[in-house]
Amino acid sequence: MIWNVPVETMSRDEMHHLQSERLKDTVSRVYQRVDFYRRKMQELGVEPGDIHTIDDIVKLPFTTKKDLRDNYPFGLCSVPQSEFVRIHASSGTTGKPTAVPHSRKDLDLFAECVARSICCAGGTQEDTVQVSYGYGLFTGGLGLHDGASRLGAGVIPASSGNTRNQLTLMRDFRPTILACTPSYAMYLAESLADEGYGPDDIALRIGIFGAEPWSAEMRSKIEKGLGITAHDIYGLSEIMGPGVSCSCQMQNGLHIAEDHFYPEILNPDTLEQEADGVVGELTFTHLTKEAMPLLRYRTRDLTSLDHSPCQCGRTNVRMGRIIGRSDDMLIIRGVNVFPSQIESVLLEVPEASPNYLIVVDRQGVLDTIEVQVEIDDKYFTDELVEMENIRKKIKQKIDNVLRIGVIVRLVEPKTIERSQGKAKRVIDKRSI
Ligand code: DLL
Repeated sequence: MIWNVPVETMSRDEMHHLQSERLKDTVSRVYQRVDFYRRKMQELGVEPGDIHTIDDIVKLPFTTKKDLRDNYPFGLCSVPQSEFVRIHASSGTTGKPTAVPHSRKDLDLFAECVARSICCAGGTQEDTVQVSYGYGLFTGGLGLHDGASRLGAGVIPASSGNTRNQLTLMRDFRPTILACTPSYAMYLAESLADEGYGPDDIALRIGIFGAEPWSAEMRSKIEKGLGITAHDIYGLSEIMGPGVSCSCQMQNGLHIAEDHFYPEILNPDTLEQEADGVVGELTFTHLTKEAMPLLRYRTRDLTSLDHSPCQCGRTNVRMGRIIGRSDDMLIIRGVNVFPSQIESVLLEVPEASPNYLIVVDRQGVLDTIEVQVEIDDKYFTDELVEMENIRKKIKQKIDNVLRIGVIVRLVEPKTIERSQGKAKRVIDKRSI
């Protein structure tokens, strides 16, 4: 089922026209109401009258996380605080959070986009959704909650944490959809098995997982453990929250709600637009947002776009799975390393569990990278020779992919801390 047929199956020409009209409107609004954007546009010598179609977006200034911090909390808003109906915030890793206010219309649109996403993942009003994303300033819990309600589905507002209770809810209330981070879904699957249950003891059929990067291999593991089809949902607080895009039944990219968020892929060095299929930094421009519309917001997430038609019938552009963030990239002895590359290797090795931790350090002038890998219960033994063979095998595979030497350390099953929200996979001691 397609939630909003007119918009999700619109021709490319109609979409171009809609986006152009909406961009003109947004640009005039921020030019009139937000000092920051007026100043930035004046510096570039651009006026709202210079924007005729969506293609003129390249004339507009960028917005970064630093701009949001510098204007904290409400300096980039284009409506007075009396019109905010909810304020979310993203915690970030350093310093101040970034505040993201929503007007009544913004929240309405948020629910619409998440309803579209749940539908895109195969959900209907017959489903019951267990929302195990955190509720609060984080957009995952309330976002999925409002979207599922808009769809007309039932909601179990479980929030994250209290894993045993989550499993009891799953067995007793029989939700058909689970929404949480992929790492938490993995943990729930593992805990279900530990309690002596399996997919047949629960009624789940679909997973709607996002908020952190995950690999195709991880998807298969979760699907097997919970007996579901797992979908990828993407979003970020600054733009809205979950529901910016979601994968459909073709499992070949995530359809973007591009009538509200205009995506561009930029070359991270030149900041010029890249063609379809080329990986670069994903950048979004709000087309309809009221409280805090952003122009060309640089997400730092790396992926590519695909405008070709999708067999599901939706015409909205698709983005690929996020392969990493430009600021997550580790530079180890001059080589670019993404944690996702290591995860993909580990998931191909049956003896390794999908739980791992990457520790980066520096000895003298040399960077070191250690990958701590939890051994799968089935393969864990006291036989040192056997363990050493597994260790060597993993090391060789990672070395081959990364082309640098890594230290691999095997750890006992269930010793790496599990996350209930976004997993922390890297400790970079060089920056501590
Ligand atoms: O994580 C919103 C969200 C909630 C999305 C629930 C999906 C589900 P933030 O906390 O602001 O918002 O974090 C946004 O998380 O820039 C990406 O780096 C990462 N991210 C989000 N979804 C995905 C995904 C929410 N499906 C940041 N795959 C983004 C990979 C993701 N990374």
